[in-house]
Amino acid sequence: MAKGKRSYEERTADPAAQEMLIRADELGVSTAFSRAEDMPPCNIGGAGMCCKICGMGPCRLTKDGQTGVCGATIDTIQARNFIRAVAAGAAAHSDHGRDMAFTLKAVANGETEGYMIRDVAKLRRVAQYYSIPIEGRSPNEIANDLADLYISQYGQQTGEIVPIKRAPAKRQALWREKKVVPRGVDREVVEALHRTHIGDDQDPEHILVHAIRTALADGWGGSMMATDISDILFGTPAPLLGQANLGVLKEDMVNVVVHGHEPTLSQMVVAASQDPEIIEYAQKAGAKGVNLSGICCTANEILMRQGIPAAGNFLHQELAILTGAVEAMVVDVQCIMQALVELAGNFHTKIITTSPKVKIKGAVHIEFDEHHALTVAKSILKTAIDNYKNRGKAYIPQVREDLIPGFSHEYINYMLGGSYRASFRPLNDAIMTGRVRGVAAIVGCNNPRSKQDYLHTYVTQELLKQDVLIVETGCGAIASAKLGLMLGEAGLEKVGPGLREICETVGIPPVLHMGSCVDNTRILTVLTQMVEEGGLGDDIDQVPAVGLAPEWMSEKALAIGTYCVASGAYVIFGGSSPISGMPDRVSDSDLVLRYLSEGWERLYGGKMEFIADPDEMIRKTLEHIDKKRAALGLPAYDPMKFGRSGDARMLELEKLPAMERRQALYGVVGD
Ligand code: NFS
Repeated sequence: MAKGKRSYEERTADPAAQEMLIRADELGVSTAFSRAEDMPPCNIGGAGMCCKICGMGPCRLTKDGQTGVCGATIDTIQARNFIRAVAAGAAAHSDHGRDMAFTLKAVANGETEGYMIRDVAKLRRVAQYYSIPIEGRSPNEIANDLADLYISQYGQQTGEIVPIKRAPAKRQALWREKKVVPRGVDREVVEALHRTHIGDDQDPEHILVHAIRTALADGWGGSMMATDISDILFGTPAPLLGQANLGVLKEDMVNVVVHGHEPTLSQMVVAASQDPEIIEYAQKAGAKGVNLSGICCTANEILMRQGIPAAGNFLHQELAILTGAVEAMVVDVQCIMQALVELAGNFHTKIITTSPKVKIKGAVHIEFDEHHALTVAKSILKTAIDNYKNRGKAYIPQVREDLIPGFSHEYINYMLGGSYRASFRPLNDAIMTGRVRGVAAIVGCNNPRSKQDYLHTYVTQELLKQDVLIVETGCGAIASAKLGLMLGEAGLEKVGPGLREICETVGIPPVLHMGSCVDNTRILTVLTQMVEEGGLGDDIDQVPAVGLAPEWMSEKALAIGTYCVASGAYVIFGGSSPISGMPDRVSDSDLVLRYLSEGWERLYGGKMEFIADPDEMIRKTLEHIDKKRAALGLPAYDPMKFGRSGDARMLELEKLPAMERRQALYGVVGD
């Protein structure tokens, strides 16, 4: 039994994590798991009923009809809190995209060290979206124009941000009609802050209209631009073999864990770790070399492109340090716990901050600069190697799983039809016939208030049985990877018969890893291409698809959920609801809750709901998928109808005597 209030098995579904939590208790150190138990959430703030926007408060509205000192109602307060979270999430993703755009500009102008344009085809394709001339021009010339265009989207004051035009035509028209097309990325984030300053926008629905606009500036703006540029600079992902969980750390190597979000640094650390100078330096220090691994979305970026193993998801950051085997944890931005530094003080691990935007007291700061990227990356690795001699006894849980990541939307398009007829037709057909009931995107964080990975993997596995194809990103993807759900045919016997046929025919795992959280825009692109392919309606809200974030915790997750709703998706969040309001949901405390669900559904065809019970999440997902199927006039899903062809059928036939097999196959008897 853990020293905390929950057993190890109640804290996490991951055996490697359980092992490390036992170790934490043996050492008497805290982790987010134990701190979550020591620090119960504030039930007033947690429900969105606390306003601390000005110095007259904080005002806690716990009774029906109560207002803040300024007279703000609970609806206004909830809407303000919600949009502020969306704005912070959009800012984080989009600022990442901005940095990527500046890196692209510097690469195009030959001002960087170690970078190059790796995917010229994608560069040309993206340039064409915006009518940037490509014929007879060098990649650098095109990249320079694209970088200028993308950089300008942040400070643009009027008009429309350009990636909007990549959405289905009908959706664009809807956004224009509702006046929610973002004018400029920064403008929408700033306006969200302005509107929520004391004494500004006090109509909750009006505030939430701007939440949509702010979130769209993320999904069809900053995040989309970030994904484009990452692919152009580092290559568009395609399937490869990877591994996940703490067992990827190595006893006889210098372990460097990269953690955070921006691929600019991590990609260069990957390059530097393979440099002969660094390998020799590590060997001189008595190690076999440098073993890189990742945590959080940085892990996803380098896993998707280079197959660098993922040491784990959000809640694994402290657990990696608890192994005592990590020489350096190199962090950039987002999802980095301040607790790392104090925890690392019990071991030899160095926490190295690298972003000019993020410092943590007590960490070593080696600032990253794309103009000297390789030099900085080598210096970071040498710091880690110098630390190898200080390693004490290491406890590395021998738990790891293989996976096949790398399912960019370009690759999904290709795999469904091959080079000459790449298309989403086979997927649309599979949905239309009912082999695939629908699609679910299961994404988002870990949250120590729920059992780590459990909600993700339970919902994933149950939906697979129901012939729902799953795409995943972020820490949710790493949860499935750790459980072995992303490996080719492994586990297909637990998948519904129709979906199994598709997976066997196309040769894909039933759960597709599509990348980091900014790469949720790949899912928007997939949905758009499915619409454009035909047969599933003429807008995203008609596709039988649902988005789920069962273990969400970050503001970025709320921004993602909101832009998915604005794009027409039904989005279900697990865990707690930041807009739950009064416990008994009296009439005046559920306006925001209803607006995000029924209101947004009326306006955008998508809706946002917070559902704690995983079985209810599954039920509502299937109900929504079936409702969309019916609206399209597709046959009702029938699990008995398929599973009679493909490899499954062949395996069955192999059990028959030869004569019967021939008869079943060819309908003939005898020679
Ligand atoms: Ni997404 Fe990726 Fe993970 Fe949550 Fe954090 S790493 S950006 S926010 S915790 S999924």
